[in-house]
Amino acid sequence: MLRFGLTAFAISLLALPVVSTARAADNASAFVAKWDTDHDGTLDLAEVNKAADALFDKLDVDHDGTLDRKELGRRVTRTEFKAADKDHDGTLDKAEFETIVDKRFHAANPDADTTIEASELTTRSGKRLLLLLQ
Ligand SMILES: [Ca+2]
Ligand SMILES: [Ca+2]
Ligand SMILES: [Ca+2]
Repeated sequence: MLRFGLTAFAISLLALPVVSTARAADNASAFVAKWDTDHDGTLDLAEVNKAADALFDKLDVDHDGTLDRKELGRRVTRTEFKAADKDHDGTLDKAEFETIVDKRFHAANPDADTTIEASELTTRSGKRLLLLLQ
């Protein structure tokens, strides 16, 4: 009985990362399917910017055309925010926000073609890009 319990425990430990990887892959595929407007199976920067635009509008709850740190939550680090806030007014307008999107897009696209595949969205950098867009 003890042995069975330990085996089941070991199996559950082994299964954990597999499940979360599968979820990340599902999430990535669903995201690509949603925003891949030219249906080539990948996301280019224009498509990613559309997703970023939609999120920007959703997060901008006071509709002042900018996002402050509170509206962005944990999507953007303090350093990224500072670097992107070119006019130093403590908020990001769409153009400023897109500079972060642009950086994360290129970080998540290590083969430096112009598109991101679902599999690239499951890497560490890919997940950071997704975090910014969802
Ligand atoms: Ca596409
Ligand atoms: Ca706002
Ligand atoms: Ca600003």
